[in-house]
Amino acid sequence: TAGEAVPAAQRGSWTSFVKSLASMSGDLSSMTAPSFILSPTSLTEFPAYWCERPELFAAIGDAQTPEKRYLAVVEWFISTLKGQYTSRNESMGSEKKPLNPALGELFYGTWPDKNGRGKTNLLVEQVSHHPPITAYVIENASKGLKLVGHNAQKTSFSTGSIIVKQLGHAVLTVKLPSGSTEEYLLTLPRLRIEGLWYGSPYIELTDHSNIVGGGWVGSVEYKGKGYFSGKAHSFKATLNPQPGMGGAHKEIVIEGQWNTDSHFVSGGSGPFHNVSTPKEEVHAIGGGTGGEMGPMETRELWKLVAKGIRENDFDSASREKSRIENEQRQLRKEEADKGTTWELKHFKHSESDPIYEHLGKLAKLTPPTEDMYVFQENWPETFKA
Ligand code: CLR
Repeated sequence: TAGEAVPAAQRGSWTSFVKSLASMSGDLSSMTAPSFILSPTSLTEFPAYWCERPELFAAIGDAQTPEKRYLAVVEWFISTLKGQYTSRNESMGSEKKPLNPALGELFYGTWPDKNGRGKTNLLVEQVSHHPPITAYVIENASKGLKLVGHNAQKTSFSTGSIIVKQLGHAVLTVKLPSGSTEEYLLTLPRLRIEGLWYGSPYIELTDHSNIVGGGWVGSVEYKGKGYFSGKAHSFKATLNPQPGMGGAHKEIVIEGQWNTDSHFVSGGSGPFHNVSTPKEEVHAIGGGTGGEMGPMETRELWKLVAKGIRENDFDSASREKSRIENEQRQLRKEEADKGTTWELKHFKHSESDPIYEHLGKLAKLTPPTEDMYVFQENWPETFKA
């Protein structure tokens, strides 16, 4: 039976929802879930989690040696995980079902310059609706940093948990003061969504992800309770100089909890990352007003749905959600009739990614290539101010 976290009136529908997950395949996003588990936020806002500690991102550009730069990349990456995977539990009591973005949905944001870290800009576009795919770019031009990536999910169900395989990857480009550039490939962890029967879902990370570039090849292994430290949200990062580029360097191993802190186990000593300091949410540009993005700006598009969810007025939330979905269906139908397709605003799809191929080889990644969404470098005026 469903737990205390489920409102009494929704226990039955929650139980049948969880049971129906077992037969679901591939794409969870379009499943109808009981209202208490709905989040008022669209998945297009999630790429902001990559930069809620803008000073750690900026530090990559300030690092003076390749080893320091690589460790700055690893520290920034590990420090994003708390926001990416535990913040909804903190802000809303449990993991929730985000709004499923419409094709062409947009989210623009910025983190202002502070203490010399430079200004960081975020641009997100929903580049596919079915399956849902979100593309993003985060740039701190003053530090020569640009992160471009895309995200999709493949879900399955196993022993009471939802397993989410993340598809997609990100590439961080670092322009050095010398004029040369370095690239880092980041792949993403697998998720287990647990606590479903109790109605209080939360994420544990499993499997591993890779951080490859700047002469280094690293793998981050994720474990939950009962594995290497017995603690939830544990990880172990094993970082090696790329064969032939090692010189005097040797393997670095770091262990700890990604949602709190970690330390060097070998190849260094003392503390590594620590995410106890406050994070800094992105400043949404035109959020809720559309601004220059017009009706496709995420908070404008979902305004009434989000209001309904926040105010427990689920009739109006679901009416508004149906209205948006019908409008979208109508648009797709008109395109099909005219023989046109929706044109992306900021990205171009490509079947392969040369940087993924090159760096992925060093970590023996499979598949040997992945598709990518190439940012068209068309930052809107609003970012130039
Ligand atoms: C999206 C990309 C971000 C990290 C991230 C965090 C939470 C994930 C989300 C991604 C994808 C969608 C997701 C969500 C948690 C729950 C939700 C898997 C990977 C699914 C679709 C909803 C499950 C419904 C139950 C909570 C009932 O960088």
